[in-house]
Amino acid sequence: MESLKGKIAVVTGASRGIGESIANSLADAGATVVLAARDANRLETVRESIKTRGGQAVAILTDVRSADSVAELAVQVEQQFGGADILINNAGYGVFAKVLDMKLEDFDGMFDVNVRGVFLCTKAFLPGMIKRHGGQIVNIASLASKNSFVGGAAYSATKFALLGFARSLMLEVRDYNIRVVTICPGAVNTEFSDHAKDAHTIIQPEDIAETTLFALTMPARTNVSEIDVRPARILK
Ligand code: NJP
Repeated sequence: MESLKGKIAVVTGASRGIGESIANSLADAGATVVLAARDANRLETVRESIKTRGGQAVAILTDVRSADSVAELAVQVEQQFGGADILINNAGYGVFAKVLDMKLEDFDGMFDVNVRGVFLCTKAFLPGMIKRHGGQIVNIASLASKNSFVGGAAYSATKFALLGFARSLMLEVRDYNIRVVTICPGAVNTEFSDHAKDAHTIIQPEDIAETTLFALTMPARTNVSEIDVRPARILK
């Protein structure tokens, strides 16, 4: 098993939900975590909680829609830590409506965060990983990267796009000793959408964090490139 002790891990969308859980798990496993998102107060809460448990974390305000903001994140990480070993492309959101009712601003907004944001972050951290001959990139996609459903056309399109991007990226960078993992969860109990009815029976953010940790700690010779995470039973 690969150790994460001393690794530098950047987590986008670390202010809550799946990103927060992944950040907690990485810090508990000994990584120094860079928490990137827009909500300063929530980032600080996550940072404090990691610190209280004896972990290492810094918060850097980042909007993944902005090329300048992402470039600044990469500069800060380079200056403070000499670069990133791990990038978790987690920031994302969904607006669900039939195509007829989908607003252009929501369609564009989701592509800006879920696809373009992943491109910007990946492009910002890849050169450093290549220079240091190693790294790991985890993309939080979705079962909506593979399945279609009414009201999901735009969100699903972003997550199909992300999966296509990630599959090519994985092939492009593996000779640089960079592994790309894409995790496709079903519904997870976060603020992403209203799970009030089945909050405790669906997948929890900690489950996605555990899946992420499993992939990241595989022996260096092995790249678990894609993982589907489904609820164990059909929920009524
Ligand atoms: O959602 P939520 P999840 N720049 O709403 C951040 C995928 N997924 O944890 O900027 C930077 O609790 C936002 O931070 P802030 C989903 O598509 C989920 O469930 O401070 N960050 C927050 O930390 C997404 O890719 C489910 O507002 C930005 C985080 O994103 C990932 O899982 C199912 C940002 C969202 O936290 C995490 O979602 C599935 C920006 N411009 C896939 N915009 C599910 N929960 O059911 C947003 O299949 N963020």
